[in-house]
Amino acid sequence: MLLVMPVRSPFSRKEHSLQHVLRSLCTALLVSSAASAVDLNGLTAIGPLASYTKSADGITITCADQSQVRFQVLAADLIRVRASLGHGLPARDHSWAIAKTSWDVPRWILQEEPNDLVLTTDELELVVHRSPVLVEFRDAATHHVINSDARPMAYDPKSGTVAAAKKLGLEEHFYGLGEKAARLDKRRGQFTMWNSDTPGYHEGTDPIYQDIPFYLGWQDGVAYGIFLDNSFRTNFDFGANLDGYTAFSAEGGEMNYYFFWGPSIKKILGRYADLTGRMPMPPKWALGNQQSRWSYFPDTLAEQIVSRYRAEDLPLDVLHLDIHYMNGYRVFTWSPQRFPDPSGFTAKLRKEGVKVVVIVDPGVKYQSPVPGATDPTSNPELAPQDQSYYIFNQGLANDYFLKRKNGQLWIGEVWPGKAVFTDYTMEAAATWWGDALRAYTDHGVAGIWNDMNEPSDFIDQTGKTQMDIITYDGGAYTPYAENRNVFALNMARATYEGLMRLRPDQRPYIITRAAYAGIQRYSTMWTGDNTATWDTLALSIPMYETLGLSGEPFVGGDIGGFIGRTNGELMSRWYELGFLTPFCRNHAEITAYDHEPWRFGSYYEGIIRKYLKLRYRLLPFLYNELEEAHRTGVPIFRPLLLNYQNDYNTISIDDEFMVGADLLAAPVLRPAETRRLVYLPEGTWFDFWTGGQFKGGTTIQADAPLETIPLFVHAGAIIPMGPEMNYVGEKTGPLTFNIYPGAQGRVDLSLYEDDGVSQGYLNGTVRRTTVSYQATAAGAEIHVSAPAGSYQPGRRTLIFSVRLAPAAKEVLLDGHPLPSVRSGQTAPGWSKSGDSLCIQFDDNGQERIVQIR
Ligand code: NBV
Repeated sequence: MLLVMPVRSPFSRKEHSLQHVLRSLCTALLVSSAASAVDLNGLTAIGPLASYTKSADGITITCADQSQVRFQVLAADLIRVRASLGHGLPARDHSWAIAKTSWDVPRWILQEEPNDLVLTTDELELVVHRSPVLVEFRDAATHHVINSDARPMAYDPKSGTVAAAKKLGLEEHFYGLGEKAARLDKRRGQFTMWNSDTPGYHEGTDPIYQDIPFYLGWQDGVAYGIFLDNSFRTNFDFGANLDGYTAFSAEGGEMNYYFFWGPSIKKILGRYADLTGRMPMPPKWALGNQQSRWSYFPDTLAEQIVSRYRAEDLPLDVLHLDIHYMNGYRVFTWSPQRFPDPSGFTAKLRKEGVKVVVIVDPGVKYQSPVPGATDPTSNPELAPQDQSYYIFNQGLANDYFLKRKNGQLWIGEVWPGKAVFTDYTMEAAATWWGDALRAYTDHGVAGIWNDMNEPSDFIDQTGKTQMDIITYDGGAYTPYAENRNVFALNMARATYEGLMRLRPDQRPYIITRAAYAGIQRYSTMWTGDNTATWDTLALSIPMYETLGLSGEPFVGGDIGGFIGRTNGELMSRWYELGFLTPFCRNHAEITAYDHEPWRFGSYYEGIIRKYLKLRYRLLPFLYNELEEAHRTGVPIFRPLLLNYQNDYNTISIDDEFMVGADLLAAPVLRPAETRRLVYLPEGTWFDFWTGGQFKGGTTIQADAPLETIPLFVHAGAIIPMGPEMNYVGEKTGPLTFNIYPGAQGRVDLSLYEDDGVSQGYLNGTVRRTTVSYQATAAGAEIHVSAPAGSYQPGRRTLIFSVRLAPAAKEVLLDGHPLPSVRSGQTAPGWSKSGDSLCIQFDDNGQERIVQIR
């Protein structure tokens, strides 16, 4: 089948020149962007302690220099340090990141010693030294020091900079800080937080789009966390300057940090999720395959892409519409020429199982109405906008756009030319924006993609000329310096809450480029404008691992690379990694050569098909992991360190990753390689493809021809799998439990299921089934629990595939013999194939007991 595609230049001259301007701007930005060092020289130290007061949840010290520090006990393993340097603590205490402000204060005691105040909870011991004022955290059980100040907190009364410095351990390693174009272990690195549009970033570009000022410190298997909740530009130094300390500073605001005590990283991530919120369950189809390019249009071409997917037998769940679907880049409108019937278009795709996601940028075209022109009252988004643009008119009339100190509108420049930006901290403005999403939901659009929300401005990407913009911020009227980093967070909040009002029973699906801590409550993310290079492919592993360790579980990047020309080999390897990332989307920029899966010929397409089909087969497993991330804050895409925290060998492994607790992936990250080294932590590992076994705690050479990513399953795991599908929800079964017995002889899995789209999961419309495998003297037993919860998954067959199964003469189901059938047969029964045993029967929604003997 031949497709007519816009091969190279479907865009006007104007668009290309805009593109050119943007490129030069971006290059300028990249050259100038660099992490700033934390400079402690010349800062005034706080102290000494002059007095203190005790309250129900902690103590507040006042220093001789008027600085005040409040130590607030939130949980036995979580203490907040809130310091106002050089003056007393202000009454206003607000953060856009925090989800939980009221805590049940755990028991704690205070010992007042001549040199120290010692505050002890069941888990933590906080020591505040009186002079100089130094803060130390110790393990309450062992009194071992976890983290301590290298010098007193300090500040610059003129610039408003505040800083803290901690002693650096000889074997202390650092993880986190959100989206960083850096390796996993951040020891000896320095980083800055300032949301920045950085297309074509590479290892070392800093900062980039998102900023999450939360990090983990690890030493000798023991971990703690620090979340510096300050949205000004902040800097982190993890021993980069060899001064023997790690430091963090903010260019304004309070020294406001939360100290989390592990020692387990998973426990810290759970607490961080308590504090900043949990990811709500996204729709299950968000785990489906997604296709995008800048931009698919007109509607007929977008439809052809979907048909081609089906014709090529490639699964697809989501098609993205980039900026050309709009009427002259005006957000909340549709181009009457390119998408004359958006409802009809989304309905057509829906029939194929494909959902439409549209890009929504924050920039609103600055366009005063032509005198006398009025906005249409019904379907304004489909009406011509040239005389009068309803969104600009409404926002201006209601005073929703950001202004400078002098009262003038901030007019930046983005796709539509001159543009204004909404103040999402104003509740009425946020509600208005959220309600405006009706322009999409009324036409069957399934999800929203927030781009350019650093916010990006072609006139000034650095934000330097925007410093006089004032944000409403709940009536506090705070400066741009404090609000740039939370702009995207508030835009995502407005979007999430809008979708919840418009479709109360459906789960919102939002993707964002920029963010601050807490973003997981509203949005999933992707890693922006990456490049079609092997280096970027390799960099994406530590980036996703780091995002997961920073509280963002739903992550992924543009498969194939957004900028530059990819090729079949790179594309194949990229899918071998991308098929295991929560967000799995192929995307390319406006001038890029097409790189949909079939564009490199049938050999490479075959490889891509293999992995996309495997992803769909793995959906029960991936969805189970997604629910765990939602419930616990522990990410899906994990560094080995997260699962093997006591194994020193894992501290910097970032060319491998794990999905959940038991699946380990080691993609090939260089051209022409067909073998690679793989570190396998302790235990026994099964080769996913061959069933071969390896003893862990060592590094092996794995075969990795282009068709194969080395994949391993830890013995003692059950990996649930479903059928191949064209789109999520197309089929209900069979449901296969792949059982990999371990040395203990017992393996358990708790499987989570729900309808995948509604909010019903919040009030019990779920299904949890426990599957246990136990080796017995006679052979083995499989126990399937009666499912808990009211969700009914529909008719299906259950299959249990046991690796290294005991020699079986008979198999009983609930005490009755099951027939022995030929391998591959679909009827209820059991069969052997190699050293695997396969047992299948219908799911009757009740407890089942299988005996193998
Ligand atoms: O909307 C166009 C692009 C989009 O395709 C890409 O994914 C975003 O990251 N967008 C950036 C703006 C273009 C910047 C060069």
